[in-house]
Amino acid sequence: MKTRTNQGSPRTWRGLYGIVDPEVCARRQVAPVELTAAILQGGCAVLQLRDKRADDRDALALARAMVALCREANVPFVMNDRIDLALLCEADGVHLGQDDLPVAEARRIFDGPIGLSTHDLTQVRAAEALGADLIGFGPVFETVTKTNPDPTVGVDGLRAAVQASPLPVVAIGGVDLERCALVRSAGAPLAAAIGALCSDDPQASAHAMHGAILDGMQGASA
Ligand code: TZP
Ligand code: MG
Repeated sequence: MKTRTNQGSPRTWRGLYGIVDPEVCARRQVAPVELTAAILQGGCAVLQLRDKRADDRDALALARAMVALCREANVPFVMNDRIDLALLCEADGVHLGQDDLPVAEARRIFDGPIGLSTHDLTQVRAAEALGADLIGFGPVFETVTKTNPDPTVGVDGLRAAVQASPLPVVAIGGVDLERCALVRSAGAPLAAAIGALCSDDPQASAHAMHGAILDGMQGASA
């Protein structure tokens, strides 16, 4: 079996955590592969595929196409939810929700970075002991992308999560260009976006958001 690329520790990842969601793409009439290419051209620290559709074959084909583009751009590729698809497409990382396979079980078969979604401080504090390498935290702001989202945590909640965990925190939920400065002020090294990248000009949106998160951040590299 081939291996993942070495994309370094998630502790060094800074800036935009771009997420491609085929359902959102369909609503905005953007092709997921084209969106991926545009985000990579604009700039990002990480790229994730979040594919909630039922067709696993489509999801695997899209994941493989995204992996190829991410390799060319030397950007880590993360598969959401699905450890089996992550292994098959040779993803660099996998991201799990609270109801997906436990991190410890995923670790038995996946040796790359494992992210875990968290929605309150109890989950944030538990994540390191569970074996996660980074955490998503949110929704920070209101989001229309996620079905049945948890309550919003706000910028103060995000700051509390950053202070409560030794792990890198990915701010997620309703993050757009205007809110990047708030995310940065809370100390999160990474901000995830789905809807804000499905704009008329995804390359420009990614470029602006990546720059806005990195702007003035300690240890930042574009
Ligand atoms: N988890 C918490 S909020 C969210 C997920 C997957 C959706 C984020 O999407 P958007 O469009 O950036 O608000
Ligand atoms: Mg999940």
